[in-house]
Amino acid sequence: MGLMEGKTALVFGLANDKSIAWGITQAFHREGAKIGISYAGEMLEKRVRPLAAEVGADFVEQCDVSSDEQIAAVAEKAKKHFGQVDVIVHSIGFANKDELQGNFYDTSRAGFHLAMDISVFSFVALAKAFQPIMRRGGALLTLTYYGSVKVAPNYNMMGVAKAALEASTRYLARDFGPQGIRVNAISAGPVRTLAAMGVSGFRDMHRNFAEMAPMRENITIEDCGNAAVYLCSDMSAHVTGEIHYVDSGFNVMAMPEPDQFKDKE
Ligand code: NAD
Ligand code: 0WE
Repeated sequence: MGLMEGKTALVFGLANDKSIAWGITQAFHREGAKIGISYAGEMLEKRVRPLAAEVGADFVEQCDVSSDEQIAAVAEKAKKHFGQVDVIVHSIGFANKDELQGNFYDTSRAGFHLAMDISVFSFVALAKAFQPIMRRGGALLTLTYYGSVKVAPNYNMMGVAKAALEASTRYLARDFGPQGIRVNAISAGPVRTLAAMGVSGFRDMHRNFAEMAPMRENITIEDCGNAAVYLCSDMSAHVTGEIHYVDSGFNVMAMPEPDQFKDKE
């Protein structure tokens, strides 16, 4: 029997078959969950519909999370379609391209607001919108990155947004605890997704990461999917407010291996 049998999961942030959201959706499907999908805009629909069909999802709804109306609408539709839901996955992040290079202090007021709105507030807003239809024993999950804790050159505004997202995860854990709903985040190592490939210098970063990580390997969307099954199923009952690293151990290293310094000489 699957670990998510009898659970309904709604996944936000599916763009294509490279998305972390797709790794999570496939793992949930494998474990017997009923799936609903939400995507950002019309441009993605032709990519997302066939993926939804692969996992037998008949709830496929557009939702731009910068709109309160669209969030309210998708929650209303989910209530009509499913009645109650068990799991919400938030796999969404966005900053203007100019905020992801150069000095952090060059971040504009509007750019700061946009990144915080799409990458952080949307998780809080989804939590609130779905709270009335979430079942006891359910879970909320978001995706973060280590640039929230330590400085990752050029991650800049997104690092600050991820720090706020991780703090939001802890505050939401407190809010939802009494309802028996857990709130956690996966902090993933670099993955070659649509969002990541839009970042200059990502290829080199992706390679250097694998060289520095204890396991000497990059991570996959399947790794994220399996960790998400743990965090959103009863396997992690009483685990809440956690930032769970899926990063080949990268975050435990204080510096590269000595031989990696020598290479540069
Ligand atoms: P992706 O491009 O596949 O997913 C990002 C998603 O955000 C897309 O589906 C996009 O449509 C959605 N989105 C952006 N603006 C939106 C809006 N206004 N409304 C609704 N949806 C919107 O890339 P990904 O790497 O799978 O990103 C998913 C999450 O994982 C992000 O939070 C990202 O920060 C995080 N993450 C990514 C990596 C990585 O290296 N790829 C590492 C750690 C964490
Ligand atoms: O969270 C992310 C990327 C998020 C992202 C990517 C883009 C590219 C296109 C947010 N907004 C945009 N806006 C765009 O216009 N990651 C964890 C991947 C990532 O991005 C980096 C990284 C890593 C890792 C940027 C700089 C340095 C490292």
